[in-house]
Amino acid sequence: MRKKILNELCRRSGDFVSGKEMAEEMGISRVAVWKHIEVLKEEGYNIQGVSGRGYRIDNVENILLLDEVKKRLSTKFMGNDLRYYTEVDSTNNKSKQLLKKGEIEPGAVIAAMRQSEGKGRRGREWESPVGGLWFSLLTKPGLALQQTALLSLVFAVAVACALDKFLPFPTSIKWPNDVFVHDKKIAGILLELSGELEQADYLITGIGINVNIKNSELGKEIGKKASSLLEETGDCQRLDIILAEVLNTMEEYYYNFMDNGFEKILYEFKERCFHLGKDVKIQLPGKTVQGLNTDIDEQGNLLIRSENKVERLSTGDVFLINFGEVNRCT
Ligand code: BT5
Repeated sequence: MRKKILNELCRRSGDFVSGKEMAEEMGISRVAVWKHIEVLKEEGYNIQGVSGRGYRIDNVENILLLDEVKKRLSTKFMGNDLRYYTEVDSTNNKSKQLLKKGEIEPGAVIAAMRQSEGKGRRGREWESPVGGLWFSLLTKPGLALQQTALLSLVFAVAVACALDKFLPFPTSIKWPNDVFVHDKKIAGILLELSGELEQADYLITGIGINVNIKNSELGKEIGKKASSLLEETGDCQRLDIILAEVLNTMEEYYYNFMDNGFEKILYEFKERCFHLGKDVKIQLPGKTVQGLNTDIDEQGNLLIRSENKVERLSTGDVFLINFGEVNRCT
């Protein structure tokens, strides 16, 4: 019933809907409507109640309407179970908990309006205010670990490709899986393996996309290096439309990778990778490698040539070096 009330308010977003009208339509009392609205407000929905006029919901574009997502999905399994929370610590953590309880299966998507402890790689923080698309996808690829790790690059290409449909400029990629517009980060991906030993092959892919977020809403330092669809286009975008597009594209790339391998996707990755052929500095735990980024190999490793040797790196953070200066693109 609460979902019905929320849907009705969203459908008529910006207009007041009278409590009496909703009560009659749904066959419940006005007090029951009021109680549901109070719970929705507590959950974090921005609902105004004005006596004599009714209830109105604002910023509807920042609400993920699951029915709207489902309508647009053309996937076989991704998004077959969609769950949406107003607030979680991290959608990756929430997915792990649900998986442990046996409540979700491959294809499940866990999304949240905001995250209180959104995570980046290596314990870094991911700012997740209202207005972004924060979600995790559960898969069970059944591949060797090295092949599974390639999915990080595969999904980066898929997300970049999907976001291009909403932007006036093409996105680029920073290895291994950050999506950039110009030199600003617009989306990040975090892959985590989950489960007990016997089911360690579950993969949780957490994706964060800055959609209706102003740079000023992110921390000062992060805001300088980040962008969003709103910043790039000047318009608010519907989260449900974007999620459907991203999932449709992710599934297409997933099957392509499973059926045909990495070669063609690697080619696309390289086409988008903005530091390929440039001087870079790679920060690894406990060491730094500097040199020319000559290539990315079929295992997804970054090839860095410095003096006479070539190093193959499977992890690290890339920084561009411009005229001797390190350009901090994280
Ligand atoms: C990432 O890590 O880029 C992976 C981000 C994954 C976030 C999603 S949201 C849904 C799911 N649930 C989670 O808890 N996480 C995933 P990394 O490459 O380590 O980049 C982290 C760095 O990006 C931070 O240290 C900041 O400098 C910067 N950053 C933080 N929040 C940002 C934001 N909203 N937009 C752009 N950059 C941000």
